[in-house]
Amino acid sequence: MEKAETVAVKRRYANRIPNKYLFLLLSLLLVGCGSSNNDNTSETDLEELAKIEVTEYEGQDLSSLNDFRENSIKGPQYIDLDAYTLTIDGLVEQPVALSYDEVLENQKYTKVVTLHCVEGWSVDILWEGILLADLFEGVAVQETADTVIFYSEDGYSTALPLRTIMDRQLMIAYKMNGVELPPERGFPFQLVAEDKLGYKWIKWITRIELSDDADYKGYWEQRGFDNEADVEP
Ligand SMILES: Nc1nc2c(c(=O)[nH]1)N[C@H]1C(S)=C(S)[C@@H](COP(=O)(O)O)O[C@H]1N2
Ligand SMILES: [Mo]
Repeated sequence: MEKAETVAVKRRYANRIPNKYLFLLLSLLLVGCGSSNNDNTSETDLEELAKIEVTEYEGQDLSSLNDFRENSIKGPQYIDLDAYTLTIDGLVEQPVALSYDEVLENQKYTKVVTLHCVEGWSVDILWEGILLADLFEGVAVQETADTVIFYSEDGYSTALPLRTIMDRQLMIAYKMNGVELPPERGFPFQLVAEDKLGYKWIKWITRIELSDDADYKGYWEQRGFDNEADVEP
C-alpha cells in the first residue's frame, strides 16, 4: 500500500518536475516513509490535542484532557453538528431547539473547576462555557419548575435542583484547556457540575428539561449513587 502511494505520487509529479530532481524527490519520500514508520504506534487525537492544550492558568497547574479515565456507559459518542440541536423544554413558556452556533452566541465564561470521579481520581481543568442561567432566560422557566434534567446522546441522564444551577452559576462547557471538547470528553457540550461528583458531569448533552420532579434519578443515581453527589470537603 505504501508502495502504491509512492508510485502514484511519483506519477503525479513526473509531469511537472524535471527529471534531475526526481531522484532527490524520491529519496526524500523514502526518508519520509522511514521516519513515519512509528505511525504504527499512531497517536490518538487526544494525544495530539494534549500537545496544544493550556497547561497552566493564572499560576495554577492544570490536568491534561488525557488524564480522564474514559468509562462512559457506552463509550465515546461522535455527534454530527449538522444534525445536532440542544433542546430546552419541559416547564418553560418557549421551548427551543438550538444549534451549536446559537448556543455559542451567549456570553462565554472561563473557570478552572475540578472534576472528582467516585472512582477516586480527579482533574483540574480550565473550562470555557455558557451559563445555564443565560440559556434559561431565553425559554422563560415556569414557576413550578424546581429540577433540571439533562439527557445525553448515549441514553445517560442526570439531574440537579434548579436552585443549585442558579446559585452556583453552573455552565455547560464547549472547550477545555483552550481546545474544543474532543468527542471522548463530551463534544459538543458537557455540564460543569462544580462541587458535584463526576456522574453529574453529563457529556454529549442533547436535551435539558425543566421539571417539577425533584426525585428524578439519572443513570447512576438509579443504580444507588447519591442524588446529591456532593464532593466531600
Ligand atoms: N453521557 C454521559 N456522560 C457522562 C458519563 C457517561 O457515561 N455518559 N459518565 C460520567 C462520569 S461517571 C464521569 S466521572 C465523567 C467523566 O467521565 P470520563 O472520564 O469518561 O470523561 O463523565 C460523566 N458524564
Ligand atoms: Mo465517574
